Amino acid sequence: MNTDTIKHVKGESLFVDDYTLPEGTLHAAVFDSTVAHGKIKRLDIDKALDFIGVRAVLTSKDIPGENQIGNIIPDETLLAGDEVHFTGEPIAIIVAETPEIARAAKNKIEIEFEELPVITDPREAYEKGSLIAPPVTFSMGDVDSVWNGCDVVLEGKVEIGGQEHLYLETQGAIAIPVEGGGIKIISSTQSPTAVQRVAARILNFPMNKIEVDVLRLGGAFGGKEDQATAWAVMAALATHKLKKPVKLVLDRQEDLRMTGKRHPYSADYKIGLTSAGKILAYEATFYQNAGAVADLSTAVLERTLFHATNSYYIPNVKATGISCRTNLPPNTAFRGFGGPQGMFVIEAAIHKAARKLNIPAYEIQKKNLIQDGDKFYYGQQVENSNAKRCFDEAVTEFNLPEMEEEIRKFNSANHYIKKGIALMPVCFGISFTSSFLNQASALVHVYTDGSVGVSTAAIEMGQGVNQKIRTVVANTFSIDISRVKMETTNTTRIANTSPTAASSGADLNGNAAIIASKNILERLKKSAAGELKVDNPDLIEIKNEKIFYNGKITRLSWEELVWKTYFNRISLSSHAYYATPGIYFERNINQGSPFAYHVYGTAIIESKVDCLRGRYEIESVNVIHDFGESIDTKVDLGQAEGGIVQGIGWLTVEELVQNDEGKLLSNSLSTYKVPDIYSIPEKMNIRFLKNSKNKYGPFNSKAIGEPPFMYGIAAYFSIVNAMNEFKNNSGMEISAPITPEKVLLNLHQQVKTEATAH
Ligand code: LUZ
Ligand code: MOS
Repeated sequence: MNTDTIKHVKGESLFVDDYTLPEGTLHAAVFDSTVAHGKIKRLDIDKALDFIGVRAVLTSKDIPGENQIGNIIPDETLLAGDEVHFTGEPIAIIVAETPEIARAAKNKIEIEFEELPVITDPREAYEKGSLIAPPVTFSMGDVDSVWNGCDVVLEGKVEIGGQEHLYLETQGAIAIPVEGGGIKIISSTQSPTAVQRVAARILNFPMNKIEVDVLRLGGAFGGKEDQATAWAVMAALATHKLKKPVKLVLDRQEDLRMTGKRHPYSADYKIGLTSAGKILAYEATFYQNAGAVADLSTAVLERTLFHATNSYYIPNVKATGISCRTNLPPNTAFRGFGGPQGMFVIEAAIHKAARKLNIPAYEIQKKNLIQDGDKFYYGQQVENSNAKRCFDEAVTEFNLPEMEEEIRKFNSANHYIKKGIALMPVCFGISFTSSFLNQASALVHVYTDGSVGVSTAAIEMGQGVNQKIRTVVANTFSIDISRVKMETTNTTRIANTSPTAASSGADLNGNAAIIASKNILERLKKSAAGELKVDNPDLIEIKNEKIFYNGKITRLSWEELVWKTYFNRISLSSHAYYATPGIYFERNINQGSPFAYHVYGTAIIESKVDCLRGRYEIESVNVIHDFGESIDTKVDLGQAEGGIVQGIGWLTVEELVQNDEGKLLSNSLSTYKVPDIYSIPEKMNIRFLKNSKNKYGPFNSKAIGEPPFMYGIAAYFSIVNAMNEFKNNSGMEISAPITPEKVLLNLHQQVKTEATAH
């Protein structure tokens, strides 16, 4: 079970907003742009400065260092200079005695814009040459030479919506002045080093004058991989100016308005198959709606290209990604990191091909699953593929033929309510696709009473990474887990951290923690041999806190051994480093072996659609998932369930709406619907694939954070399949998400208002 569960239930877990504030803490609020694109003609802060209780109003002119927070591409300001590029773009920071005063004083700032043309659509941006970076193509074989030899060639266009992260804890940070002009930042970030690096750049400090500390996050989902930085740095800027602690926490509406989301995509595909359903060629072009600045968009787009054929081996592939600059808040990392969008498009192509060939989509899916001996089109050899095992086990364990028979019976007995079913195999690559990020370190201390403190780069954000690391440390020493405490993530204890992201937190940091623990364990064994006056430390073993020699129990206990080791002046601390071996990717040819391994699984999802009202229910979710050897089955199951529900939400009810002026209309929880406890599928059968080992994961485990998200894609197609039972050829081209409104309109209108044309 997650270390934090009991504390959460009791309300004892602390977040940024719960931090006991130092005396004299001031509060900051952000003044942001009301237009999506424009020149700032006049900015007058005087009346806001005069507001009682206001201590400062800071603009780009107050930045002592470089006004640049871009991570991959330097194209993003902390505070707008002469121009704004999206609604919600930060322009000024108001620092006041209370958050209420700071927010009230925002209205006293006077600003005039000269409005410029606004682009919200990625294809329009592409046509106008508004790109974040040049297009990128991944390819293998030669699609163009194959189309003529295919029995069926289909083309299509797919529209995919974005998604709001909706972490429970909004963005925020506290900056505290420390001796010597340095600043300590308490931040709700997945990437403490990004906060440290950017704060140093903005303030023109060396990085060693900034300390970032993270206790835990109330959710993140990628939304705090890059986009937690700005708020933390704003607080630091205010602290630097005023020499006072400053707290900056966005309220929900500010967070919804100012932060980026999952990238919407528009895509074209072409697929060629034999009449038996073997896919011979696949071509796709992805127009990514990046928003106004790069943020992580190019990396997200690259992962789309890595996952463009999902779980399938296709001998001829050409996937092109175009990151399009629009006037929306910068879209960013979100669970799956572009992978889900890539996979959705090939699934749309397969489902369309299945209708054309008049066979179930799963026949095509099954025929094309990737196997050992195949090669991914980006060059990596396929090893230990569990694609077929997961697929076949799902079909037999959940008895697909029987499920289909039940659905047939139901559908022939019911005219207005129809059921549908769809399968979704998933293959997701584990490792940051930017190879250099695949590194981590850990600092383990054994205290003289036998208790253990562990620091790593991992951020606990509800995903249970702390529980997993505690478990592997306790298992390495063979001591009770209650002796092991996870410390905060802090840049002075663990430097140069990679973000906790890419599902890799437990792998990278767990492996580092194991190495550190083993270093100490070796010393303890030597120490025990000395204490027991035996010659061979290799025959010393610690089992359940008891010390054995050559299989026989000795008089030493864990606590005694630790004390004696300290007394004999042997270090009980270790810092260790881990870097994933063997991975690389060459961007000049887009070939390499970027992933340590892949995670596989297959979902079967059933849904029921009320074809008079457009309402639907996801009835059952049935999954065989490859967890490797799970470190903590409850944590893993929780991640799988949460990911699936979030994936279903993305493609069903979560609909972001902007107007043509680039203003977010779904800007509150009354206008943006997320899955609630009542919309959780009635049946969630998630089973562990048996006999799966993984030498790259701690104790043979596999990463879990992102892969299950994409099972949600089956929910979309199960709804489409149910709609087709009511009215043939409906639903196929509905833009995602497939909201109840769209279902209703599509079933009952001649003109498909929301549908995309072919
Ligand atoms: N973040 C990142 C990620 O920086 N690189 C990645 O490859 C990635 N993949 C998934 C989620 N976050
Ligand atoms: Mo991420 S999408 O922060 O793993």
